[in-house]
Amino acid sequence: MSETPGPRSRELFERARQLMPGGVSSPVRAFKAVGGDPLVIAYGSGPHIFDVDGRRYIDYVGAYGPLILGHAPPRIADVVAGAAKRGTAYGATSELEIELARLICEAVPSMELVRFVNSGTEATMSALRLARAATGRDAIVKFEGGYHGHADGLLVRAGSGAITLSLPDSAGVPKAYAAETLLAPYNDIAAVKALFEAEGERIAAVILEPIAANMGVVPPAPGFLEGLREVTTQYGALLVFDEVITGFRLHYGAAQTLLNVTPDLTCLGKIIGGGLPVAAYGGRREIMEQVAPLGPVYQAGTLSGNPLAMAAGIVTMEMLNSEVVYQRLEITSVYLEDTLRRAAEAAEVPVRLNRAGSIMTMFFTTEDVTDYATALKADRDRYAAYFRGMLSRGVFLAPSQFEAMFVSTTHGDDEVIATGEAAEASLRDLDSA
Ligand code: HOZ
Repeated sequence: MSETPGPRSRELFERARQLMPGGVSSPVRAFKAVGGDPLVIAYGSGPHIFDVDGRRYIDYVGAYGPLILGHAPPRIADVVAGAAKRGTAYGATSELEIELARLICEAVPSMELVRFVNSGTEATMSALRLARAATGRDAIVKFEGGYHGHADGLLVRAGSGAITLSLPDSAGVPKAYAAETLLAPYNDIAAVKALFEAEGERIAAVILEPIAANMGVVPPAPGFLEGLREVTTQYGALLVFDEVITGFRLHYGAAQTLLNVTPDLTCLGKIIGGGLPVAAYGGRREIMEQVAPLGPVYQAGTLSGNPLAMAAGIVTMEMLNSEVVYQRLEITSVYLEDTLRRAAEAAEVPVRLNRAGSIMTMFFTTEDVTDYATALKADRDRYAAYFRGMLSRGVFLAPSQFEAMFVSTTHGDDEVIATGEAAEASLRDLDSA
């Protein structure tokens, strides 16, 4: 077993720590929950990332979702380089932007109009401002363990890095904002109905990931999304799907089409930018027409729709627009799921594996994981030890029990087999540790 990280990573990370809080630009990248120091990455290629010590890892972080085509697909690299030569920002509409908007609206029929932004946080924050304006109400409902970016009102019992670092209710959020966020357990339609019965006239919107992926992967229970559609319609509230992770992840379009539930507003991000900073929100025309300059809801951005990112997004859409791509991803993902299950059985370590298409989470628990409370029962110390075992065997997982593994089109049998071997050895080590 090689010691991770290597000397160059350690030296650079020490420098990072002097210059940036925790040495990172996003807290999910810290290794605080799993121990040790993060790797410093030199480059990525296909299913692999390479650290500055020249070590290669099979990558299941996938930049937390965008890299469905793996690292540095040559077509994307070429198109971004070409676009850069024509200017990196115009402060005006470009043909590229119009084309990406067309592709998105065509693939996600509930998005009749779309507004580009730069991050998932901007998308959800703006969609909720719009929902509040459209309904004239202030409260929103989110689910415990749901993570929709780091806007103030959304950092209430939040998932992702917030649970990982035990900061689900961030400091610095005014109490008055947090009070407008009502909470329900994910997959509990009765709890949502009770909230509406009590405060329905105050609720502007319900926001959720139709397949939760920020408390680990947690699929919706049968009838849950349909129930949300019904209750929001009954009370005149909007249903907002955060498909920042699930958009174009399970098929060419949003998960809502596969799940057969149509939200009023949808937030996209990650994949639609092909690894560059792009996100978007959109929905029914009459709602989106309330966004400035057509309507009174202000939202803006200097680099929104910038040509490099739009070019990367268009090529990504073109490369994904084929059933074969998703069939292949499904085959690899099923194989990986099965391989990990067998590894856990062989090592006699009880786990629960939740998978939706090419995202999955192995929870160290004996109970089914269906919501935040059951996700929190997972043994984080075991995950941390497993994470370290995997890293030392050349497999890069998220440094948190509460994130997904992301499979890309560049992962194949060789990567799955190597991951299975590393998993079995790492799991066996848990009991001997
Ligand atoms: N949704 C991502 C993690 N679950 C965000 C990545 C980040 O916060 O850096």
